Amino acid sequence: MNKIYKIINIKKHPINDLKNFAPKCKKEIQKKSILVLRNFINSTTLKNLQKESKILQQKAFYCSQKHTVLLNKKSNKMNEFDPCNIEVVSDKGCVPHDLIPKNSFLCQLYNSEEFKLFLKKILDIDNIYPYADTLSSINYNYYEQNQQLGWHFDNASFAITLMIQSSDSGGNFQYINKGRNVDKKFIDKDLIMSALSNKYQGKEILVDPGTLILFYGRNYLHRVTPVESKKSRILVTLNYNTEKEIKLSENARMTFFGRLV
Ligand SMILES: O=C(O)CCC(=O)C(=O)O
Ligand SMILES: [Fe+2]
Repeated sequence: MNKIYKIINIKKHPINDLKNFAPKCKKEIQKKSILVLRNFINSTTLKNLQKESKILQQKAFYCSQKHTVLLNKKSNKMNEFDPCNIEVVSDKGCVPHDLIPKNSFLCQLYNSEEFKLFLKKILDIDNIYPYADTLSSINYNYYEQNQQLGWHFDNASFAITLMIQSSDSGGNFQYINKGRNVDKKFIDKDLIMSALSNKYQGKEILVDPGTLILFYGRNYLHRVTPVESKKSRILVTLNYNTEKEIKLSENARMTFFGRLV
């Protein structure tokens, strides 16, 4: 039996069913711009990854930074009240790809041909590649008490997350399925302002451990509210590219991992 079928809940999420299940997921993501697959991994895998995440936690690089919704620094060339020039705070710990054991269930999932084929089908893309640098493909993210991810649009067109441990309170994923259309060079500054001033919170998505989420992070505003509990929020990001040989920028690698290689 193929390895991936031992990792995920294949009965509930038959990702190899490209005739029915994949088209259903594709419809869902096109309609709602987000796909939430609860209990995606089975309980044995989840327990294993929770253990792995705790062992690796001591190696996490913690960063705290201010950035705009476009993940830039504030610019003095722009109006300081421009919604795209207002800074928010993000702080979290990160264990990069090269510290994750090669035989981790995460690597098996990330490299699985079945999983990549499923992703290509539902995202309607021709190719999917890992990052060309050694740090960015799979990341464990740790949000400790008071840590958060401020409102932002991602640089990558789509994002895939896998929840490992939820916090007891706070640490909520909020998502607004509008705000920007990169292809059409459109950005909704009024909407961004409402989100930044807490007038508009968007949808809060309940994410239990084991849940896999796919979303279009480049066009839709999202954030993680501050963790309020002692129990940290631990989440994996599975990061792919639609083109070969792409490295995360040096600036981003220094910020999130504290090193380049
Ligand atoms: O932690 C999450 O749920 C979202 C992560 C995210 O938005 C990001 O890493 O850009
Ligand atoms: Fe994001």
